[in-house]
Amino acid sequence: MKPVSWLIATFGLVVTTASATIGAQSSLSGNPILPGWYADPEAHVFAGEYWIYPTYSAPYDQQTFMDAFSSKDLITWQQHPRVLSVRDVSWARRALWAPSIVEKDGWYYLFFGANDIQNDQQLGGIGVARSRRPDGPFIDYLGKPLIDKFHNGAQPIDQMVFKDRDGTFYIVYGGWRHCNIAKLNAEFTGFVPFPDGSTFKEITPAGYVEGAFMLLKDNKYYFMWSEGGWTGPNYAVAYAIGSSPFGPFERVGKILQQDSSVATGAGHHSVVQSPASGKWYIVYHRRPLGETDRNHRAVSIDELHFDERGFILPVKITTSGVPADPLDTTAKNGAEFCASAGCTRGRSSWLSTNRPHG
Ligand code: FUB
Repeated sequence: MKPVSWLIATFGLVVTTASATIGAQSSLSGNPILPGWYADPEAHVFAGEYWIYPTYSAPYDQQTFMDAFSSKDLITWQQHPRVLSVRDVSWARRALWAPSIVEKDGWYYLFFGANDIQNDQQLGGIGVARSRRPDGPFIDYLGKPLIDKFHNGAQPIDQMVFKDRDGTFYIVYGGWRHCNIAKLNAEFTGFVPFPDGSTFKEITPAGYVEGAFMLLKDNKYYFMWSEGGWTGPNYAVAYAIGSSPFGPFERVGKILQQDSSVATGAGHHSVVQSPASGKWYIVYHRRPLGETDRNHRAVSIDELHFDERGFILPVKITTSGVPADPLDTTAKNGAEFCASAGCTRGRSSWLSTNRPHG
């Protein structure tokens, strides 16, 4: 880790306390928004706060934990160290990657990749841990991986758990240029086979590499993914639109990529909608200009816009980030807000009460 002065110069941040409350100096978030090297961020709204769950970006053997970050306004972020650790997952050793979180029945379920398995003989894959609180600690739920084999050529990594409009939870995942979807059972202990008897359906669109993400908005299923190699400058995000979670998904085009005046390697993202402003945000990682170390990835945020036909406009990546978008924690909780405002929730998740945490 670099000295604090370097952090301030590089990230434009003020570290105000040793317990890691991080605040920008203006009413803009600035980019990157998190201090240090993190990647694969998944953003949510839980319990009246924004949350980001990223991969700790370091050599695989050092990726033995995950931190989380919370904010009331997208400007000031509080670090929650080690919400998940390999100490609490007997089968996980290293390469804890790409967390995806859902709230269900008073539990937060954190799905993660571990061990970067290269074949079916190795131990690892996609696991699930759970906690009563968004800041953990998340404890292994199954005592074994949820997906521990390659299916349809997909490496079991980079999962995203998606709640459909009928309440069904699907896991969309895969590395090595293949993407599968499977229907989770009610307990999240396994899967419900599809009517044709299969469990893992391949939905790989043209160009897909990894980093699957799905969003339901205005009755359209937006499927997004990362393209290119994550270690290089050309990493990017593209998308397709389908009428069901199973597609078919035809690639529309790139929405996120490097900008030679801002940063390189912009990819592996998530999308969250503010319940306060209704604005959509894309949260992603990128490599600061001049950095070539593959693990030097930093989490950033920019606004995401849809056109009147529902297509996603290419994102302009910025160093300024986004303006404050405060959540009124004394107001209605998220579910009530959406019921009255008719907002589309996307990846945001709501508690039935504004349960305090932290
Ligand atoms: O952070 C580890 C890996 O890098 C992720 O699983 C990929 O999506 C890439 O971002």
